[in-house]
Amino acid sequence: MRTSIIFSFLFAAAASGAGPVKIIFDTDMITDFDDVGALACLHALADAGECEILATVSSTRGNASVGAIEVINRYYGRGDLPVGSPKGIGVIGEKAGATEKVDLNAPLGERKGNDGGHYKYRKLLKDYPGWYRYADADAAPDANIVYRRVLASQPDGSVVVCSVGFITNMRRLLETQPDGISPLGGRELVAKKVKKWVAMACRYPSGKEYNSKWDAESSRIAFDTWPTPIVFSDFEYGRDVFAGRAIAETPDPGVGRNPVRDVFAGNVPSRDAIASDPAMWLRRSFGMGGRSAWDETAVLAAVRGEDSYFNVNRGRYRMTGADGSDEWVPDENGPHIRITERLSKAEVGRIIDELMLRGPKCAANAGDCAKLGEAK
Ligand SMILES: [Ca+2]
Repeated sequence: MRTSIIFSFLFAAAASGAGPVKIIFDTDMITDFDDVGALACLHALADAGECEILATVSSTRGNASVGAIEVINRYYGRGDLPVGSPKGIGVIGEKAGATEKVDLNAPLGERKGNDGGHYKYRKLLKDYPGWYRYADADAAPDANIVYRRVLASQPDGSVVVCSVGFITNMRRLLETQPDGISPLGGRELVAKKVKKWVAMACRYPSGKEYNSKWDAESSRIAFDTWPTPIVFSDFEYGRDVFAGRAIAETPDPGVGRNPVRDVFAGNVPSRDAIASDPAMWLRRSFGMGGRSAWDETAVLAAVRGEDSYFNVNRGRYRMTGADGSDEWVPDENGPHIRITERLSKAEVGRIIDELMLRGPKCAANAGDCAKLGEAK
């Protein structure tokens, strides 16, 4: 079955002359958990030969974000993927707006808040000991080094950056100078190597959007000066695509067996809860299908293309105020694309659920394929 699926894909890819999409994934992993669904989908698409994951970096620091990324990577047999985090600027700690790093030596304690906040990521590190190298994101390599190494080593115009968190790393990358990795400055390196940037960001038609606003200066610099096309999966698009209940309701394999299921099972409200007050849960971005799937839709657009399941709207997105205010201006010659609904959002949610349910081709806990390459 799997062999035939892979063969079919490879045949299609060969026929079109296209190989797997080369992806750098940039995620916040700080409070919300559609990031976990997005990274799971990305690994499932990599297992199917549709993409190649070049690096997975965090857009936050001083917390468990990098370790959480590594737990998911290792679950899918890719525990050695390059990881990194921003240094010096950007969102720090347990939630956007915090001013101090998380004390990762403090006892985990009890879940707090209505969605557990950063608790869910610290819990992953507790439940999956030995699955990560960097319990403290600040100990991970500088994301600039990771981006520059990866970009310098890839063919021109081949890399897709998929960001589902804050914009800090893209701004920092653009501002890098020539170094031992590449004689090109950041903007020139991006112009040469990056095909496009798919960003979960933007409040349409104007307002404030979480990923854009919390490091608004970086968002302004990056969106204004990025030299290749940017595709936005905006807040309004993903808000009513729901996914994750399907994996949340799969049988519990026990702690330490499936971190993707653990996160969704631990954070998606029950069907009875949703049914008792659907309007209240909708305001909190939950539906009967699970959690709003902002980040997963960005992965679909990055790997399968903005024309796969979506219509597109061309324009120019920009930050209009230091407080994180933004606006989208329609412009048929603009540098930016915003995805809109074509396939029904319920069906997009089912596609995401199917990817999350696949599980790894080569699981960290399967015992029979320590190296992903051995399974190919
Ligand atoms: Ca995110």
